Amino acid sequence: MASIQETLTELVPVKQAELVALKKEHGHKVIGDVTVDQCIGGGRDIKSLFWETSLLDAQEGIRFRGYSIPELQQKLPTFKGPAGQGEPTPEALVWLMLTDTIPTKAEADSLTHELYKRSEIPQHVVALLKSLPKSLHPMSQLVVGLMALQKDSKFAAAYASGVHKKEYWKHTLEDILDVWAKLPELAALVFSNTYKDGSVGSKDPSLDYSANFARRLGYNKPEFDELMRLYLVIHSDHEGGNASAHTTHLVGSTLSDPYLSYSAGLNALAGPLHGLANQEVLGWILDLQKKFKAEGKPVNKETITQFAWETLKSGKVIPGYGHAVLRKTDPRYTSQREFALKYLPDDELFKIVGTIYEVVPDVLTEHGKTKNPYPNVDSHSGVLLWHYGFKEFNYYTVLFGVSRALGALSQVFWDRALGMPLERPKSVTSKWILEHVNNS
Ligand code: CMX
Repeated sequence: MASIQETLTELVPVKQAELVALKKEHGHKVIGDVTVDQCIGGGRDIKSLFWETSLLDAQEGIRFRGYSIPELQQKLPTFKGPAGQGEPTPEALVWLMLTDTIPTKAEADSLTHELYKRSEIPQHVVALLKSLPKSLHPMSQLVVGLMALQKDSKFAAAYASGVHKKEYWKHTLEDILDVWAKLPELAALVFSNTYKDGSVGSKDPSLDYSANFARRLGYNKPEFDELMRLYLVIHSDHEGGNASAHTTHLVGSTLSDPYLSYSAGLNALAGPLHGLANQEVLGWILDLQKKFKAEGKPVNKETITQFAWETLKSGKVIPGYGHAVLRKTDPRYTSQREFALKYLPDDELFKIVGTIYEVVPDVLTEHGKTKNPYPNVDSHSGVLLWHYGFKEFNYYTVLFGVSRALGALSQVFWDRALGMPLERPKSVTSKWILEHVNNS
C-alpha cells in the first residue's frame, strides 16, 4: 500500500498538468462580475479564490471533494473498520481532501500512524505554554504554542538553504503533517494549563487521532471519541472564503510556512463572528437558563423569544445563527442534532437547542436584517460537549482550531504543489468608485 507521501508524489504532476490545461483552454473566460455592494460589503459571493478541498452551496451546504456530510458518513472508513461502523475519522477525510479519493481503511490507518509518530512537542514549547497566564484566552495560547513550534519548520529550513521551487510542496507536506500531528497535543497542554495542573492524559498507538486527543484532554469514553470524530470532521473545511481558511491561504501565498500561515488563520478563527461563536452560543444558552430560573419561569418558546428579542434590542447578534453564504439550516447543525438524538435525546440543553431552533428563525425573520435566519455549525456543538462534562466553554474554539487545520492546510499543500502565486487582489477608494460609475 502506498503512503500518503507516495500517493501525492504520483498525483502532483497529474493535477499540475490539469491546471495548466484549464488555464490554457479557459483562462480568458469570465466567471463573475463585481458590484459596488460586493466591493464594500466584504466581497460576498465574488468568485476570486481557488480552493480544491471543498465547495459550499448556499442551499445544500458543504461538500468535501464532492461529498456531502451524510455521504461522507456512508463512504469514509471509521475507527472500527469500513464505512458505516460509526463516525468517519478525520484522518480518512484528510486523505480524501488531499488526494481526491476515498481511502481504504488501511490508507486511513497509515495516516493515523504517520501523525502519531510526529506528535511529540519539544520541551521548550511545553515550558513556554506553562509560563503563560491561565487568564490568557486558550486560542491565544494555542497560537503562541504553534508559533513556537515554527522553529522546526522544514519548509522554512529548505527555503533558507535555497531549495528549487519545484520541491516546495514536499517540504510543505512535511510541515503540514507535523502541524496536524502536534496541534491536538498543543491543545491538550493549553487545556490542562488553563483548567487543570498542566499534565495531560497518556496516548495510545492503537487509538486514532480523535480518541488520542480525547485521552489527552482527560476523556475516556467511546461515545465521546465518536463525538470528537464527528466534531473534527465537520469543522475541518468550509471552502476558501471563510476568514480562517482565507487567512491561512493568503499568508501561505507569501511562502510563509504552514506554522506561520495557520497561526494567522487561528487568529481569524478566534473572532466572535467566526469560530468564537462556538463558545458564545453556550454562554447565551446558559445566560437565558439562569435568567429565567432566577425569575421562576420555565425555558420555553415564549421565554426564548423574549430573550432573543432582548439580545437583538441590545445591539448584539444571536450567536450560532446566520451565515455569510448559507441560506438554509447548516447540514453541520443537522449532523450534530442527529448525533444528539442518537446518544443524548433527553439532555436538557439539547432540548433547549431544539426549542431555540423552533423560534429564533422567526424572530430573526421578523427582525428583518439577517439574510439567513437559520442555525450554523456553532449553534449545536457546545451542548454536545457539555453533555459529556466538557464545561470549559471558553476553550471550545480551540477544538474548532484543531479541526480547521485539516482543511485549510490540505489546501495550502495544493497551493504549493500547483505553484499558486502571491495573493494580491485590487483595492479601490470611494473616490475611484464614484469616478468609475459616473464615467460608465
Ligand atoms: N443575530 C442578529 N443579527 C444578525 C445575525 C444574528 N445571528 N446574523 C446576521 N445579522 C445581522 C448582521 O449583523 C447585519 O446587521 P447590520 O446590517 O446591522 O450590520 C445584517 O444582519 C445582515 O447580515 P447578513 O448579511 O445576514 O450576515 P453577514 O454575512 O454579514 O454575517 C455572520 C454572517 C455569520 C457573521 C452573522 O450571521 C452573525 O453575526 N451571526 C452570529 C455569529 C455567528 O454565529 N458566527 C458563526 C458563523 C459560523 C462560523 O464562522 O463559525
